[in-house]
Amino acid sequence: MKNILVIGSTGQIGSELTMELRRRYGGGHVVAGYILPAPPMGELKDSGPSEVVDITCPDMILDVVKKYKIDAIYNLAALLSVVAESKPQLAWHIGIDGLFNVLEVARHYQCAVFTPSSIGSFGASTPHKMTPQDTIQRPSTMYGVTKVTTELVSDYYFHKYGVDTRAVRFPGIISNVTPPGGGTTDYAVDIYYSAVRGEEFVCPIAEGTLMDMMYMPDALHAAISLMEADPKRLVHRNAFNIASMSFGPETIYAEIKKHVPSFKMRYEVDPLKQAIADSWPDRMDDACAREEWGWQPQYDLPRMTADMLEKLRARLL
Ligand code: AKB
Repeated sequence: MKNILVIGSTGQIGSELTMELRRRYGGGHVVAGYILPAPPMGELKDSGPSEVVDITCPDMILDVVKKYKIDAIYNLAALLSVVAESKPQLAWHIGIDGLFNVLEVARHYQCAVFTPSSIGSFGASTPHKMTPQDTIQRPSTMYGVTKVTTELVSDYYFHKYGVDTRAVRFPGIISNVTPPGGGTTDYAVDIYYSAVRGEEFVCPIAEGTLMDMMYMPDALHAAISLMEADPKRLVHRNAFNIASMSFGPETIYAEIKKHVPSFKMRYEVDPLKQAIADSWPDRMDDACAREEWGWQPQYDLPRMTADMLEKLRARLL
């Protein structure tokens, strides 16, 4: 990879992925694609080029790919699961019409493409415990429908046109930098903010609801390592299960309480979020990612919690 375009560079994953890519490949080689009214700010703005790239406008993608001689695109444009339920057509337009725009440019200009999938690509009929790499994917949410379609269309472009498409199925991503917006797993980020601010946390997800989660440094490492992996080793492409920790609200609460003994949490279950969470895996089996490109996470719940609290205290207090 010499020149990279990140579409969705101001979002939760995009903002940190763009900075990590710039650290590795040089600021000038990584273009931060964004949509108005959310231009890059601060370090993200100052550390390299940025361009308006609306994924629903094919010409915008084409112009930037030609101008910067882009050879890899990280496509992070998507509506998260809860928001997508209130705007299903928009979720499809961004997720799938947008994906076609990216893949068509990639096909003509020989770009590799990373478009993440998610635990949301699974549904109630999927085996929930150690969810296999290749299994039933019949999601009940529009987010999930777009993610399964993303996987299929990305594989299609690889087999039919030779576009180098690769992806992971992200768990809920936990970060101390940019907050998520409109996801089912957001509670596992919000809980840290409440703990640091000394507020009671009102948990929208019921006790005992297990979901895969991952700390942002591992998520970034996964995306970049997969894109750098030797293609000869890849049996799968779109998309790999990746896992590092799985917990329910009571477990993350107990872990935070070790650091903040006065922290309080109560449950006020949100029926939509709970229904989505119940349809997702308890824990994915990531053996294929480990075998095919050496996936190895660094953070478990205790290590992530210590780091989250330290970073948030330094920033917020
Ligand atoms: C969401 O909750 O919608 C996302 C996801 C797991 O894909 N964080």
